[in-house]
Amino acid sequence: MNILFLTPYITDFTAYDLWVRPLGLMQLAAWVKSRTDCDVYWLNPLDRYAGPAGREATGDGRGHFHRVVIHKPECFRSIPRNYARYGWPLETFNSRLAALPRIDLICMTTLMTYWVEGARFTLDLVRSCFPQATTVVGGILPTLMPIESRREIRADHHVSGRGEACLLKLIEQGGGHVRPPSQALPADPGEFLSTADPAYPLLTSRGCPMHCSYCASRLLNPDFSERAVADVIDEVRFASRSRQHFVFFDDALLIHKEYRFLPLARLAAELGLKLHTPNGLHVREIDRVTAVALKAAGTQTLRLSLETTAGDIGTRGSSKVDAAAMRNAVEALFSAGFSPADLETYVLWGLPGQSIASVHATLDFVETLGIIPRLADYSPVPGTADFMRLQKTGRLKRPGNPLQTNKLYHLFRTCAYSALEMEAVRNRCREIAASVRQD
Ligand code: B12
Ligand code: SF4
Repeated sequence: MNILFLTPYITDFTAYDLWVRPLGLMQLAAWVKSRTDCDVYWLNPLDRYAGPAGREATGDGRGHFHRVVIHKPECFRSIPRNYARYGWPLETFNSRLAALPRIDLICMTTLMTYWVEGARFTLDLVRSCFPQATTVVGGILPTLMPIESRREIRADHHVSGRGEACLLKLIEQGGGHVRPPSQALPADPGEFLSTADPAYPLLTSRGCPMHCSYCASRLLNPDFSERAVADVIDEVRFASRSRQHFVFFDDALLIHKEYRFLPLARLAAELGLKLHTPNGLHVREIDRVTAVALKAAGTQTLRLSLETTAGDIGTRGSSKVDAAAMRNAVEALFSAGFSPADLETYVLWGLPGQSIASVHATLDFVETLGIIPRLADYSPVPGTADFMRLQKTGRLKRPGNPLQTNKLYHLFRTCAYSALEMEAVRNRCREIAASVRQD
């Protein structure tokens, strides 16, 4: 049985490869190889290292995607930005597609609910080549928007949540042989990364013990679960033979740090690795010991989760961070040897009920810390308390439309900031960042 694991193109107003790697699909493909006799094929038009040479890259796994401006869907008409498809040029995709043998099962992931157009486009292309194949869609879209996933994407199966059990069933039904767990072969998700890709995505835990009103963590992983650190250490040792940059995909990397992160940081220091935490770190967990460990481990991208100083808005229902915790963390990081330009913090804006004055107050606070602010555009994530609040007040339509969960759609259409106010916030953020970099 021939199975194709497929990553769809991105369709959006902007997209940057900030270590976008389809980790869930990589894990599934590795698992199918280890547990079945199926032949596994892989097609990922977002892999910049497997496609034609593109625009400038950073050397650590980040970079610009190839981009083609495309027709804007109707509901984005009034948004004054180009809309584009990101990923390999179509000729590259089509020639890789044509080189595949006959495929029996197509397994496509989805990485953002609002990249639905790209998912439909990609699956239609592949299906036209293999019309007899069974098609399965999994990942974020069918998990957070199961009804809309069925409505928007023509596939035989839409799978919510983890995909392993469902794939096993489909493989058995299709005549594939499944090995018992005791006869499983070693699984290596890293084999689906290009050999030239310097970055390895790493997951040490699933979910998060907190419950912020804007975040889908609990919906995706109802329980917080942690991997045995010995297993993670084995994975890192193995992957470090071919890669130096390790990028954490955890929601809650520093929770129970004594058992998970700190041993990993010691290993990273020993192996001379470079670590990246593009997902914001929990600020309360950064004490002096953790700050020293982060520095010794070669952490190159360090982003903190401040989000907002308006405690009643940003962290409704959780006590993720406050000003004092933020100050302590930044002080500890400076003492450990990080410079101001090394430290970035997310400032979330566009949250339901968040005034523009409150965004400025948060930026003022970041300025006093002397580190770099990074605006994170709030997008309403389906199923979260804030998303439901927006639906109740009529700001978001029912039934849901995945495109309306786009961050720019929200900023321009659902949230009440004016164009001038938004420009002022962006300028202020740029000014603070520039003055930190200059000092
Ligand atoms: C790591 C991460 C990032 C990374 C990298 C993203 C990437 N995929 O490469 C970075 C930091 C870049 C990032 C950025 C953003 N992210 Co993000 N990110 C995540 C995070 C924490 C983990 C995703 C992940 O890879 N998990 C690991 C894998 C192993 O797990 P998994 O996907 O669950 O895989 C299983 C199942 O999904 C299933 N499955 C998957 N594929 C398939 C396929 C088939 C066929 C089947 C059957 C099953 C199946 O089986 C898998 C194995 O069990 C999620 C939250 C979360 N906990 O999932 C948010 C999340 C996906 N991000 C989110 C958001 C909002 C963003 C940002 C827009 C934030 C912002 N405002 O800037 C940006 C924009 C990204 C962009 N490029 O434009 C939202 C999604 C919102 C949405 N509407 O879809 C999430 C859910 C977080 C949240 N707080 O709610 N993100
Ligand atoms: S702390 Fe972060 S990952 Fe956890 S629920 Fe809040 S936003 Fe989500």
